[in-house]
Amino acid sequence: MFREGFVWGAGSSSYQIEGAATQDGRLDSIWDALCRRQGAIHNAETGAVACDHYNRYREDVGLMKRIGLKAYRLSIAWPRVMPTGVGPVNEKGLGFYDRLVDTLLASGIEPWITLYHWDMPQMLFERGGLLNRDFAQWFADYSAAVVDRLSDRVTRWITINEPQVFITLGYGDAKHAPALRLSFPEQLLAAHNCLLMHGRAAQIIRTRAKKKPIIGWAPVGRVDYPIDETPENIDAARTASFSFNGKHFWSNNWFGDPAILGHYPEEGLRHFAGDMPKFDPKDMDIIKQPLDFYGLNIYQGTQIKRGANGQPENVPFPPGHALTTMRWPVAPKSLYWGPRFHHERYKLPIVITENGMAGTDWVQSDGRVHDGHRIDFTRQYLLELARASADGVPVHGYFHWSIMDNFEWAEGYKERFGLIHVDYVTQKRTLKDSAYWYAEVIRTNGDHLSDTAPYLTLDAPKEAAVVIPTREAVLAASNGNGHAKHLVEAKVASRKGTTL
Ligand code: IFM
Repeated sequence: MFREGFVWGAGSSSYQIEGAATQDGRLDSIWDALCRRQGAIHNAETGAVACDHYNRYREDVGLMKRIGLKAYRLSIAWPRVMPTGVGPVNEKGLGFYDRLVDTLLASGIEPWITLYHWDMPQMLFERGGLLNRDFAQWFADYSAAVVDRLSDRVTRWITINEPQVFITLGYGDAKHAPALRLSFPEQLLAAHNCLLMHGRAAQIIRTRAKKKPIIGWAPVGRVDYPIDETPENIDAARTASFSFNGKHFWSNNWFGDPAILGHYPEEGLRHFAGDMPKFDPKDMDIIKQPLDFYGLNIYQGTQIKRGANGQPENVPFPPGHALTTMRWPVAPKSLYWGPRFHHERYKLPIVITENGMAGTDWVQSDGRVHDGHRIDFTRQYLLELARASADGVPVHGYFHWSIMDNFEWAEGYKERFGLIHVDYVTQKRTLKDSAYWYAEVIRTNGDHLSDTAPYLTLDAPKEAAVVIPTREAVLAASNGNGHAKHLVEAKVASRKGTTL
């Protein structure tokens, strides 16, 4: 179903799980500062302790090993490694990642390192943050320190996570750190500097890494997918995926085109005319760097058809359509069309760098977390990813979000995305049913998606086993025809080809 060597992983980010906010010389990030602001975060919660992963990483890696993860995507906390944002390096902070990488490798788990997952050092924010053109150079210096230290063992690198989100929510809507409401021209400047930071980091990794690096990034994959598979609706969805409908950054190609094609999209420039900051055209030589894969964080999608005027038109979901607790619509087809459209445009191998759901998960009276919704969600999405693979999209990996429940930014701890349940009072970890199921998916390289056998293996009690519907039933319910055939073809096709 998936190519040999397919990367089965799960992810997290530093501020969301590490805690230890003042331990070993770490200083504030913009998120520590925001968490202190009244009303900013659900229940006034903070990441100060989070999952205490900083002190419990050995136990956590042990659980990852039990699940059988091939890869673990983590991010580095800049304010731990360089507490003021610029040198000198805090040896204790960097030492943590040294030990974490060694522990992962000793457990047969490949670390995939993200350099920036939103926790900017507060002191750099006070120097202008992303509005300061020097920001990209500060980021390059920090990246160099990390690469110099870890690249004798780490080969998989991700520069930045979800620029669309941290620019929109952080610099426009004031919902995420640093909680600014900037003018649109200022937001465009921040977005431009964020592209520069991506480019500079990619250059640093490429030129300094001790082992040949595999480099990508992890933007949001905002997916518009066709309501059906007629050519006109497919075309409409493709057009919608790379077009502009207002002054905002929920766009795939505002970020993707400069990074991969070396220029801003014409349509966007027309849309944002008058607001664009002046920038040196040579910036594009920094921003456009060769990448080895295109990462996509995909959770949801929008249904599109060709409207009466020939333009893409949104088709609302029917009343009562399934929503996760984030109120995001369940849309498995986004994991088919997102990778396909992005690969068509940017011609790079695709890695799903995040996908998952938040649900109402608790430890039930039998001591287990029965998150059948997450199993079904992930299964439906992965079947669509398999279909993309069968149809020739080079999909090289999948990282479930998240390895464990964590601090969900402005939502605090109320949203649980993990494969592992975390009791934030006792810090007890409990593998959810989805973790046992995912272990089987990994062990069988995806073949378990077609199985109707009980999904709980490992050491889960037998009575907790649940029988899930057949692959055909899932596909029939989601889309109908054609998919099963693709799955069979995928089994054959996926045995061939290169891997990341
Ligand atoms: O938890 C976040 C993550 O930090 C970035 N991508 C989306 C996830 C769920 O909201």
